[in-house]
Amino acid sequence: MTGPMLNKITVISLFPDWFDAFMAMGLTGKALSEGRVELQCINPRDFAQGVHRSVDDRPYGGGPGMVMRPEPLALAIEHARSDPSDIVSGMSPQGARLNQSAVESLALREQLILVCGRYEGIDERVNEALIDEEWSLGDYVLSGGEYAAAVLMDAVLRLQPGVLGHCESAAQDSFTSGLLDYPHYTRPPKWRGRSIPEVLQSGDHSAIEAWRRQQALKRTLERRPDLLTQTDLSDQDRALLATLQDSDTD
Ligand code: 9D3
Repeated sequence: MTGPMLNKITVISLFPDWFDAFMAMGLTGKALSEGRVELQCINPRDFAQGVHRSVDDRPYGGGPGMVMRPEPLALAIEHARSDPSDIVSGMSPQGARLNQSAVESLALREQLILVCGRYEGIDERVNEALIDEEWSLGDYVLSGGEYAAAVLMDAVLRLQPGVLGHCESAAQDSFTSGLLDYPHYTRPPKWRGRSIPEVLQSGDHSAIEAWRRQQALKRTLERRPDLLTQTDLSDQDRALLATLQDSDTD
């Protein structure tokens, strides 16, 4: 990936202050605060009518909690969508599971518009009329879409040119390769009775590379076998996996 990609992220949230801390933190926050990627927060409450500027209401059909009212949210989304070709993304437990390949394609867009739900969720008619896609982080309950939007933003921003220290680290990411990472070690060489694997001090770069690949395959087989079915493996990888599968040795 080369050249500027993301220009702007627009977050629609009832808690725009929530993102202030995010902007102040880390390399991704730096990209935002330095304006390399613009972050705009839009609060649906600013589009709500009446003295109370109410943004939620009781659910039709009864049941617990409140639902985000459609009109303030719709006006906020329409305000954010400067171009009809802009894609509006909702953060929602009903969404498609976010993964690295989705993150990579989101990182190529010029603009992201992220709609954060609160309460029990948003009025379904807003989903139908104005939301183009929905993203979930996984099968656990968050208290609002802001947490998910922050995760998506971090994952996308660190892929922007100049945001990561080393260009290489993004390409070497675990998940980009489709495997879990190999183990890492630093000094001292012996710590609390534990030594580092000898090969790492051999200076033999091809042996180190082979060991790291083997460790990555071993961990993936043990901890996330689901990833192996979606990963391109070399004949050498398959041979290595076969030996790991029939023996439980290191
Ligand atoms: C306890 C409330 N749940 C009733 C069964 C439904 C529910 C409503 C709203 C659950 C979570 C939320 C708020 N979550 C999000 O907005 C959200 C989310 C998540 O909760 N998990 C994983 N990914 C995401 S993306 C947005």
